[in-house]
Amino acid sequence: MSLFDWFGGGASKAAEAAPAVQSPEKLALYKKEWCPFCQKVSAVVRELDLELAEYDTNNPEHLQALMAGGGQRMVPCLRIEQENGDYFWLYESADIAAYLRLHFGKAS
Ligand SMILES: N[C@@H](CCC(=O)N[C@@H](CS)C(=O)NCC(=O)O)C(=O)O
Repeated sequence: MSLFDWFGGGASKAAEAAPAVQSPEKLALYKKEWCPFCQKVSAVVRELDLELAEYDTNNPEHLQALMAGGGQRMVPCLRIEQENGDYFWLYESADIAAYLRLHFGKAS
């Protein structure tokens, strides 16, 4: 992921490999209020006017769910519900931003 991708909105391999969803209702963003990487993703969510479930991992219940599902405590992480009901966990703010632009950007 390069600076170009951040500012130019380019896709990323991780974003392209992550499963597509029909609706933002299938997505949930794990984040922390003070985390600058999370704020970057939240800015893209606002820009694209998406309504996502958001879970703050300062809540131990949400942290536990993130670690059990995604395997890392790092935020931000986008939980993607696949058609079969399984969850795919996408880490890295730049990849999450690229995923959202790829599937919900105005040009998509
Ligand atoms: N490269 C990652 C960095 C994310 C990151 O460093 N997040 C911090 C919070 S700002 C984190 O989750 N650290 C581990 C922790 O708080 O337990 C990204 O861009 O998403």
